[in-house]
Amino acid sequence: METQKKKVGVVCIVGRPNAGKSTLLNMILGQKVSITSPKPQTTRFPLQAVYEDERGQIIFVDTPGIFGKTPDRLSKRVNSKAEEALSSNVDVVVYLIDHTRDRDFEENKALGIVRKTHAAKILAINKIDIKNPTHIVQYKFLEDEFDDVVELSALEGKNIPNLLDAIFRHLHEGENLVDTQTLTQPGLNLDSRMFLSEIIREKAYLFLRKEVPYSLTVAIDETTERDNGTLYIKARILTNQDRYKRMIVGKSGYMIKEISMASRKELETATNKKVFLDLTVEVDPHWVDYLE
Ligand SMILES: Nc1nc2c(ncn2[C@@H]2O[C@H](COP(=O)(O)OP(=O)(O)OP(=O)(O)O)[C@@H](O)[C@H]2O)c(=O)[nH]1
Ligand SMILES: [Mg+2]
Repeated sequence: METQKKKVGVVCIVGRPNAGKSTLLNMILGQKVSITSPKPQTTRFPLQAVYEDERGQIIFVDTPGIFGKTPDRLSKRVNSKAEEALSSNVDVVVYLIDHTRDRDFEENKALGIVRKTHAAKILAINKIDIKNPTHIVQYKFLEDEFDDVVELSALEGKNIPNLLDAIFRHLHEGENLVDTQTLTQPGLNLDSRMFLSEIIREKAYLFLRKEVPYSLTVAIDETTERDNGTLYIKARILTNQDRYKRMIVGKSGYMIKEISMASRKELETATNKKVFLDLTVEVDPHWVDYLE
């Protein structure tokens, strides 16, 4: 009997900040690889991860949200990363929109970038679990210029199979792009240290208000497995200014304790080990320069 050829390809998920791109990737993979938060611009670099089923193999690229205005160095850098990811070898673009938000300047900017690609284009309307508010009529005109349209809820996992069906329809037969037998995690460009720092950054995003998350990064200095099986992690939150440091530490250290506790809990689940997290805060105005 002739064996069925598998379909393979690279699929880039793009959209404005907060559309739910990282939530979607995690839901497709059935595990967390990309951090998410209610604050825009959570994802800072294009993250590649492998999905496989009986139909074939897909390398998904979760990109940073496309920002309308890029007043600071961080958002400029992050925006250009999304565009770069889209201009490289991509077979399908999933343009994710949040119908609960108005189609404004920022959305048009994202759409402009999507329009430039020569890949197959799928319009994915996210957050359909929310009925109100909706601006879905503002997006209807897009249906004609896209190869497929799927309404879904990344958070609730609704209609994800429809999206995967649509993606596979546009992929071509070929040899596997990566050998998943040798992979220890689905993330392709995320080593274990980076994954630990991302989890801590996610907790900082959840607890800190306003602009503070955009003024910080997380550095992992040491990870050691101790004789008793405990994983010792030494990490630092780096931030631009002393006033941010004070906010991250909080009154009598309550904020850093919250971030630390929530991080430790998730790190323990992710590593399946007991974790001792030594987390401190430091002022370093040059941290943006250290980003890849
Ligand atoms: N109700 C609802 N909320 C969602 C859905 N998908 C994502 N969210 C929420 O939207 C917020 C943003 O989700 P993310 O996945 O971080 O969004 P993103 O597009 O990756 O954002 P950036 O990385 O900043 O570009 C989070 O609070 C998610 O829980 C959905 O289908 N329904
Ligand atoms: Mg994201």
